[in-house]
Amino acid sequence: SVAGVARAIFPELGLSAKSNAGVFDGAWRASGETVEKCSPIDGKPLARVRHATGEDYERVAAAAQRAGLAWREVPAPKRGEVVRQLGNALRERKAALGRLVSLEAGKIIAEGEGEVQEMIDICDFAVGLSRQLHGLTIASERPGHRMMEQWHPLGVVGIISAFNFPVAVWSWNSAVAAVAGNATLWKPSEKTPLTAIACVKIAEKVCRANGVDPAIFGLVIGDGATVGERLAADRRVALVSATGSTRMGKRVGEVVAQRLGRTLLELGGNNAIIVAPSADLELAVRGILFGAVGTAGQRCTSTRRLIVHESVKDKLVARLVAAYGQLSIGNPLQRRTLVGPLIDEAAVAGMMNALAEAKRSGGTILCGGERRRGLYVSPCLVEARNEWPVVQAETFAPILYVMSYRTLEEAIAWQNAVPQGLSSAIFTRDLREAETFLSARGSDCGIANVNIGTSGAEIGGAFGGEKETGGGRESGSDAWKAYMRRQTATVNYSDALPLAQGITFGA
Ligand code: UN1
Repeated sequence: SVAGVARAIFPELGLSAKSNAGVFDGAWRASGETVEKCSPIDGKPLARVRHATGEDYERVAAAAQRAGLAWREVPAPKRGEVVRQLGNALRERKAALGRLVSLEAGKIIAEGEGEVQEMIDICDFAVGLSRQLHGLTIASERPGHRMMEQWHPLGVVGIISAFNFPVAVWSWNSAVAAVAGNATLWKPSEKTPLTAIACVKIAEKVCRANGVDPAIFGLVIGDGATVGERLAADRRVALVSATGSTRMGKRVGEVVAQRLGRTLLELGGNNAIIVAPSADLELAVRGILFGAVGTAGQRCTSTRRLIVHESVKDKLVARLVAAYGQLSIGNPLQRRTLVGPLIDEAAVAGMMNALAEAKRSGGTILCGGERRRGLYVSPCLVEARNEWPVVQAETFAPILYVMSYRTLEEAIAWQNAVPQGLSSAIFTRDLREAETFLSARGSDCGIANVNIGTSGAEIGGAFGGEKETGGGRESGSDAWKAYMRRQTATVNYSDALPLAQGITFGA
């Protein structure tokens, strides 16, 4: 049961079954209102969380800034050592933290644990990075001169995260920001406060064991008006990394731009899978199922559109309808469950409204789309057209819009003809098609896959997308550069002062 699991894991994660402070500035204290967090699994209370006030925010930001000044002087490989220990602490608590993700966000256990694994992986990645924050040496045009590029910490990095990846997105940002020498200030979703508190408690322990001021991992739980707006407007916060809706991202972008601060935006997706005539349909069905139904359709990388060649459409749809009919929907704590609840009542209403609109537009429900008891719904396949407004929007629910194409050109054009540009995939055994999809005239997304689905990216690549997805890249590759400032330094080791561009000035 939900209560039983909560009782079993709360002590290990440093959580109280009663009330928890949702603010960390090196100490746990919050003076805002107390909010009860209920589990989407059964609607019953998990624990209470005390939110931040504006004054609490100020305290956390000041503490993070102060802690960051000391942290930036710690050699990067030593910072890496602290993150290595954070990764190990997460390894030890993988089962417990994974379950907490299930309790709070409604994810099935395998996905809750998978998310903690993403945290562990990014810690490992960041440890390696801590010895590779390389700059360049550049040939100078002047004799006796050396040019180089070096990377310095930014100071304080703000992190705004969403309910659907309540712990992994924090770690993508905080582990990389930490080895880069920054303090972080985290505003998690108010829908997942307990996982946030648990993460920061784990980080606090590791910091204390290493004599590091734990205020480098600041936490402020509160609403957009109290915390989000302050964080976006705060000049002390050099970079705001925000994951969530396009609406939220536009607001953050606007406020941060007013002060010419930096943003890293990871917003909505409207991800499609193209299934070509030569596709391995068995693989395609599995990829589509995980993408469209996994996490109950609540990933930014969830598959929302299926663009299938007319020659294989009937066969593929029949197999999908059969697979959808077999899905076990229910308590995500049970190992055999594949589809847990949606996060809240608004999410269920959002799904029902989208389906009603799809029907009004002329859409045909091929299967699913029923509301069950509580926050449970059955994943839905809908025959639709790409240009319908409902198909153009991201509905955070397990709805897959199906459309059939004739030419690859048409399929790619549809795939790209949405405002978002996060993830995309093609299932084909035809090399020409695969390479065309990956070429400059192919997918316009930040992520483009061949013979795997749209979701479930590894942390080693840069994660993010184009257009209304916001353009940011986090996680692997060279995404660390967004968390540092670049400095070009020229050193003159001669006894003359030649000017660049051969300019003579005075004598
Ligand atoms: C998100 O939904 O915000 O690629 C992140 C994936 C995961 C991350 C999703 N690794 O599906």
